Amino acid sequence: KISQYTAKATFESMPNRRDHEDFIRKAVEIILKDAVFEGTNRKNPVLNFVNPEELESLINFKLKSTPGSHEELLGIVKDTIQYSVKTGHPYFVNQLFSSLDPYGLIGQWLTDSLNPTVYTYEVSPVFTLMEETVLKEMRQIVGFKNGDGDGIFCPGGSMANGYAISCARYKFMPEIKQKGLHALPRLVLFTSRDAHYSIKKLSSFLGIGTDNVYAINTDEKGKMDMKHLEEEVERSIKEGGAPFMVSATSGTTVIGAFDPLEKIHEICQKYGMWMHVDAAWGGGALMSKKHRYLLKGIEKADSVTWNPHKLLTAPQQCSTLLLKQDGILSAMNSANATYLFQKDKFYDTKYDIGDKHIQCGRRPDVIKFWFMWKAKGTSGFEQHIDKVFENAKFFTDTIREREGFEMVIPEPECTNICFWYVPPSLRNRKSDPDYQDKLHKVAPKIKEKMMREGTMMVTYQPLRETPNFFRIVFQSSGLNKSDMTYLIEEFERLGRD
Ligand code: ABU
Repeated sequence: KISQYTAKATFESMPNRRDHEDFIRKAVEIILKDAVFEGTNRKNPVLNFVNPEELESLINFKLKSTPGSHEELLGIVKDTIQYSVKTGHPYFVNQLFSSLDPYGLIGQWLTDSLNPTVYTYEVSPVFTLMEETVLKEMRQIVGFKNGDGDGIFCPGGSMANGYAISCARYKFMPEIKQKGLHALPRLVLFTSRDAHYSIKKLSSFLGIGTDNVYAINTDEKGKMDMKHLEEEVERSIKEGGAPFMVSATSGTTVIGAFDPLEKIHEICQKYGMWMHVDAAWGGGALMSKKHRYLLKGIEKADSVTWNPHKLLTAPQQCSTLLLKQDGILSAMNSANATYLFQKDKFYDTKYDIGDKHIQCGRRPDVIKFWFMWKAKGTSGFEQHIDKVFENAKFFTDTIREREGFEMVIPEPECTNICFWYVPPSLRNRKSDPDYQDKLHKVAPKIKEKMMREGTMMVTYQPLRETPNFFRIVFQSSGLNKSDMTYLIEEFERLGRD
């Protein structure tokens, strides 16, 4: 009786299979047209900005107890695209990710349509082997001997950095796993003052404490100052602390600086510290024979964060942590849940890789990247990297000569370029006492105009005492010289007094 009732209710209230198929086809058609093709067309805006109150009236965000019709749902698909930022648009140069790769997209859709989770081989056989293959290849490119070691896909670069801190701490004192923080002396970690904020955040999360993250000065290029690093390590020892890790950065978030890895390694060796390299942003340069010198010495690191969703334009999210030493992740994280990781399965259970992660359920972020790699080959990634560095150089060389543009870092190392746009009314007024205050207000004003018009998206920020400046980020090799010219002319148009 109960099952008859359920079947009737299901039949009456739910669309049948053909309706579902029709719905999916229509939705995919809208997504392809509005988001994938029109959304990345230079003729269309990057975004259609509306204030939150207005957006509340344009999309009905409220959930209700009765079912919505397919017509209504298809309308929501359209509206979602309409009011979302088109991060695949060539003029979305705002963040450390952008562009829409066709193979990455299909990989992403393949993932979503299979809805897997990569904890055991039995649930994710294909994705397990893909992960092992990609991570080994990445370790090889980093320069770890024979590509040996270990690695994991992480939900973002911040988490990858967190895993690295945790590995360094475990290596320093394995008792942490059982005894917790009571087992530890005051641990001290060193990173540049321009490092990503996740180092502090995850140090707090892991119980190390933000006071024990010593910020190391940077030079005029934004690189970690080696003399200051060693002085700070010595200071921590005199204070009774236990220096256990240096987190170097290859491609700092704002300036794009690459820390001197070989020298950092020497200091790590001298004091017995774990060497981590946060190459979330700059790691992609390893793919290029021409640009990989920027990360010289990375092969000496104990761990490396590298996000293919950044310079290599894999769809969000695709972040990895690569380790020189095998086994540390398992030793540190495994909990041996017997309902999932049975050791008496009929296949080789070393392929049940989930237990070395903190997560249980986990999306396979690998396939979109693996699929791109299959489609382009390593040489395709190399050409991509060479092109984006060439674009960045062209943009830099052009604005250097252009009235109104001023570089923050004269010789950027990566493809994020920091500059001020000085409107005509402020030019030649550097000696005015309020010049810095006025300049500080320019970038937010231009940003507002560009967002309201939707003609491009470029972020801005202050850096310590430095007034607000723009940071334009190039990682789409689909951009060409006329795009560079367009972006420059847009600053001139929007920055007019
Ligand atoms: N990992 C964070 C990057 C944020 C940004 O694009 O500025």
